[in-house]
Amino acid sequence: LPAFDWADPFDLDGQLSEEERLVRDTARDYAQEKLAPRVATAFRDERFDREIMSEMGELGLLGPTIPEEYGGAGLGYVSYGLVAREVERVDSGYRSAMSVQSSLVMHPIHAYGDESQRKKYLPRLATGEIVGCFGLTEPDAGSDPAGMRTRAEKIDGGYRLSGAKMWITNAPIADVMVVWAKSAAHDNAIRGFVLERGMKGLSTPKIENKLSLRASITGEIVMDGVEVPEEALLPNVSGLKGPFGCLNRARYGIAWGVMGAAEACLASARSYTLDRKQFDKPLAATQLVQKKLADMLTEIGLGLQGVLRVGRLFEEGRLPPELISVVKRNNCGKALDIARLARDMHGGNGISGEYPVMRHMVNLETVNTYEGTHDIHALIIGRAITGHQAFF
Ligand code: TGC
Ligand code: FAD
Repeated sequence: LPAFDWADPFDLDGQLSEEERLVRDTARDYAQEKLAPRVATAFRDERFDREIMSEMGELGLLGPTIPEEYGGAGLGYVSYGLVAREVERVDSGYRSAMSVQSSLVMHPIHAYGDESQRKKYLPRLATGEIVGCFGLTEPDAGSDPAGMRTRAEKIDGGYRLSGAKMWITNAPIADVMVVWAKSAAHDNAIRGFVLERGMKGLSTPKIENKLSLRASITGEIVMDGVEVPEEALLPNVSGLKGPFGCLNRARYGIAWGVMGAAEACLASARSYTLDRKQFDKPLAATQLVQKKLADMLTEIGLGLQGVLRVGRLFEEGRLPPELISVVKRNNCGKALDIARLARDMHGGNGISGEYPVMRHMVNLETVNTYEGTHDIHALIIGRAITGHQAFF
């Protein structure tokens, strides 16, 4: 009989192309050799090392689906997902930095920008020479971004932006900010603007004291009458479908990424319970522990098969956004459950920074909330099932 592989029960490996396996291995080697050694102190000290962006850029991990002529790697969406999984196997915060740069900054500039915007920003974003962030959420508009207050008014030769964005990954270190605002000159439609650090009236204060995603830097984008030239407007999209088109990609990557964090929790729980003896036998030899490990393996295996299928549909141009909600919601929720179980199975040691489980657990609280909360995705799926929207 074929052997059962607890680390790859569905033979995901066998469903990948040679190129995808190579990308996966490159990302895994980098994450394990360069990210894993610094994550414990980065999390403890609430520190994001800026050079991570340049290191990732050098390996082609930023904007992997962007065409090569703009500095990207021209890869498919499964490759993108595999990179997210390897990076998040180490920490959700590092995957966040990467998702934002790739899906929320490079994608909108590529998809909605003109040629000069693409040439100006994309190659430097791809190498990590410059860092970007994405401002949609506001203090009073989170799940309901249509309620945003940020305004763009027309001035001679450009626009003046006023408002504030909240909870923005990478904002304090960002050189460019993709910001969404209601534009008076466009019938109050939501439009995207590319802002640059140094513009008058623009500041990005850091949000301190996060108890989750501490190895990622988060801030505000405060726009106090920031004047931008006409060329800052992303010309090729109008309305909420602009930011949602970016979120589709980032949510898809998250659905892969959280499975990496869950796999790390399963691996840690397995080795801990094999080593740890109580009542004269390994914890792993008890029924309750084995049931927990079986549940974890099952959800991870199914979750990975789900995102692989979604990735293939994405590559074929046949992916409805509601299916992204299905995998974002389910994989985040399951990864969070798995991290909590793993934390419990480590006993007192589970709360120590010596083990990754508590860090993954608190990180996944954020991941389950951002890019559309677990319940918001239920409502997106519910609307697709019934034809009735139940948001309000
Ligand atoms: P709704 O009426 O549904 O749609 C408005 C317009 O948008 C279009 N659309 C989409 N287009 C592309 N992809 C999608 N997934 C789309 N969903 C909707 C839609 O066709 C329509 O177009 P048009 O041309 O008719 O105008 O809009 P709504 O206001 O009713 O939406 C409700 C809801 C709840 C689904 C939506 O607001 C939502 O998804 N809320 C969640 C907000 C969210 O996800 N925020 C994320 C902020 S960014 C972030 O968290 C980054 S963390 C990054 C990291 O660190 O990794
Ligand atoms: P709310 O919308 O106030 O939701 C609070 C609760 O109410 C949730 O449980 C929610 O599910 C529930 N709820 C809301 N509406 C309904 C409803 N109609 N029916 C039932 N329940 C409902 N945003 C960006 O734009 N860019 C970023 O880079 C970014 N990075 C982030 C990084 C971190 C660390 C965090 C924590 C957040 C980040 N966000 C970012 C913001 C994130 O997307 C929002 O926090 C998220 O969309 C939820 O919005 P909110 O916090 O305002 O919660």
